[in-house]
Amino acid sequence: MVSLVSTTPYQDQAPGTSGLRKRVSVFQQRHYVETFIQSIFDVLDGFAGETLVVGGDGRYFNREVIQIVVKMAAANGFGRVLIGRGGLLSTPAASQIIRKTKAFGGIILSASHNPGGPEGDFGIKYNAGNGGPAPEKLTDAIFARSKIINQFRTIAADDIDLDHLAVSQIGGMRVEIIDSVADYQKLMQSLFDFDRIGALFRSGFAMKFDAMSAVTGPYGKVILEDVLGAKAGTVLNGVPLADFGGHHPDPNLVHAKFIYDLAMRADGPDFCAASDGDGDRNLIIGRKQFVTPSDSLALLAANAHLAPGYAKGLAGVARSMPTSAAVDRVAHKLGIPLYETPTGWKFFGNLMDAGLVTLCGEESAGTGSNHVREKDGLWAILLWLNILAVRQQSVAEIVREHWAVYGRNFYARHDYEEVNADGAAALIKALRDDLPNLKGKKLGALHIQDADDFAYHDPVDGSNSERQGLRILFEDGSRLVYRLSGTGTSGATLRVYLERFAQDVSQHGLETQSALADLIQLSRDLARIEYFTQRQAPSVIT
Ligand code: G16
Repeated sequence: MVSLVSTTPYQDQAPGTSGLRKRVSVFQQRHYVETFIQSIFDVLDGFAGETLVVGGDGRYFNREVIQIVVKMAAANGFGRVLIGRGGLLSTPAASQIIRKTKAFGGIILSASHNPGGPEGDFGIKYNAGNGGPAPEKLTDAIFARSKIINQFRTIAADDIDLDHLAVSQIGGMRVEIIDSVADYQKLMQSLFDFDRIGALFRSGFAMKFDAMSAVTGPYGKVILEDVLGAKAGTVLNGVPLADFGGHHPDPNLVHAKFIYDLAMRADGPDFCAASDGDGDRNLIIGRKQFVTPSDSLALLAANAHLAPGYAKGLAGVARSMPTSAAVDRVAHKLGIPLYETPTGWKFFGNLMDAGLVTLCGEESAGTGSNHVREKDGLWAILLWLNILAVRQQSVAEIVREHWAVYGRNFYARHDYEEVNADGAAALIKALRDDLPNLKGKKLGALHIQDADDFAYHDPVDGSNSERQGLRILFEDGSRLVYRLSGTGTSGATLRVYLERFAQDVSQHGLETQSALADLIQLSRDLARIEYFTQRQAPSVIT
């Protein structure tokens, strides 16, 4: 029996960089989930009888929300819902299933790399039929609807058993619990040379993959250990936990320090990697060689043709604006177009759908290709393994050779996390107001050539996105970028991106922070960071 339940709108369901992200306690408010889900359904058109994919990264509250979504989907007229076993779907696997089954769309439950558990974060996002995050015009419409919504539809039914592969029925809707690991493995096998990667492992190549007690554990175990034959124990923290074992499932140098330290040992594994809460990010570290996400994107673009799925070459590549320009040099050499988009994976979707780009990536540890419409952590790790298997060189050798050919983009991101939101907004405003005065200014050895607020014109759908980050561009190709994070759940996070290009091989061995020392100091002075945020130093440096 479908029932219409009266509700009052919440006013805070604004989309961030990647859907709605809040503390678990916010989502636990009465009808908070229901009003948001109904707002999504209300702005979608034409889904009667269609398929909806539902799953999440297994964090606390995942199972409860899945039960709510399934009953609401039945009451709103979907014909079929596909759910990952245990309620688990990595974000890229969800994207793949939406595409493969020609589903109308999907609801992904995740707060990505943010901490989980009752005191942690939760998130809901809608992915469209192309498998990618909803475009801005859709998320804006959902937000507008959430402000006035006054009722939602649901159906009285027993909870679904999420843990067994089975088919059941709620109202007139079919519910299927599916094994997404098997599908994902097949897709990876179609892109990469599993025989060669298997031979690499058999030759004694040692790897550790930290799944961070998050969703990629089951995928990693099956693909790396069972299928490719990596030693048992290659996958660390491979059991998804509702609170990620109390850690931040964020594969950066702070939260994945264990794997970093392991890789830095002279007797460490040949290759270390990690992924995040929902499996879309990746961290790559060779023995004694950290690879920045921006460099990883450039290296993958330069070597992708070594994997069967990309043997025909790349149509084009894309990066988010704050990502370093290392991949630009590769695109130039390959003679393929390079697109620079605002931060957020949704901007790559149009370019991939139109066949303009094959590979894309971001400084925030996301890399992916047109095999799905999300960034994909394990995909990036497998492409690296394919390249290592073919080139028969260490990560360090491959990175050094790359720099020798293309030059090195020294790059760092400084995060000032959970600062006062008003102070952060005032900092951005002051700097934005100051941009016209900065052009042409000489600051010590650094000469500012240009300063602007990044705006993007989407070449496919013609939409414009303004105010996407403040850029200070120097004559020698160095760059400072400032923007506020769209994924935090408390206060504001100021991100400062620093980049300096060095063609000269004799400089390539420099340590990043010392290569960027003058830019680091300038980044603080120029934006008066201490004055506006009361912080003398960033909380996270990556
Ligand atoms: C999300 C988006 C990414 C984006 C990141 C930026 O990542 O999907 O495309 O780079 O946010 O985060 P921020 O706005 O905090 O800089 P995820 O992995 O959190 O979904």
